[in-house]
Amino acid sequence: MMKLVKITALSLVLLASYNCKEAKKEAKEAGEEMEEVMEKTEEVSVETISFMMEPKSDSNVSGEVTFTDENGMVSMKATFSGLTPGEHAIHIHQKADCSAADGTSSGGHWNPTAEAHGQWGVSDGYHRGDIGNFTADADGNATVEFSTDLWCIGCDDDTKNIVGKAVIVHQGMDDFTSQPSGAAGARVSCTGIIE
Ligand SMILES: [Cu+2]
Ligand SMILES: [Zn+2]
Repeated sequence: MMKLVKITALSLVLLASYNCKEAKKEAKEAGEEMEEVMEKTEEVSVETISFMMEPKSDSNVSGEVTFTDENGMVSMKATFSGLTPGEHAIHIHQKADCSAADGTSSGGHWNPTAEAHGQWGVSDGYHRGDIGNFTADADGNATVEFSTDLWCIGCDDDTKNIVGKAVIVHQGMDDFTSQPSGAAGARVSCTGIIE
């Protein structure tokens, strides 16, 4: 009877030390995972700026545009209302100045790399503000999404920094060939991009 008790006691000790080792191992793994997560957290930097678009050229086009810079990839999301149904151009223009009634105070297309006007991404070149066209639905509403690593929010690279520029929506569509601005017609909505 005594021997059986001893064996049971011994196996309890073994079991206990085994559990202890397992627990230590798990704790170490958890610690390593934690370090990995922390390293990733340090690398991620996210900045978001958001603006209301104001009607221009006697239009009713209002909206909101948000830019998010996440690790060097800038995504734009914009929503508009009060548009005429169909296609409209949207660009980034040179100056964060929407004071003129027709929006011309925002200057021409933002073109920090001195290329021709064109469709985004084409090999012949394009302005860094040449976002392109979008379509408004029958009610005059539209959502526009765009993202690129050729922009940044407030970095030191003047060929990428969108701060101090303007977002312009046009009454017409961009033909991607007419110089210097795609013959997109009146500027119907504007906002400055200010940090
Ligand atoms: Cu434009
Ligand atoms: Zn352009």
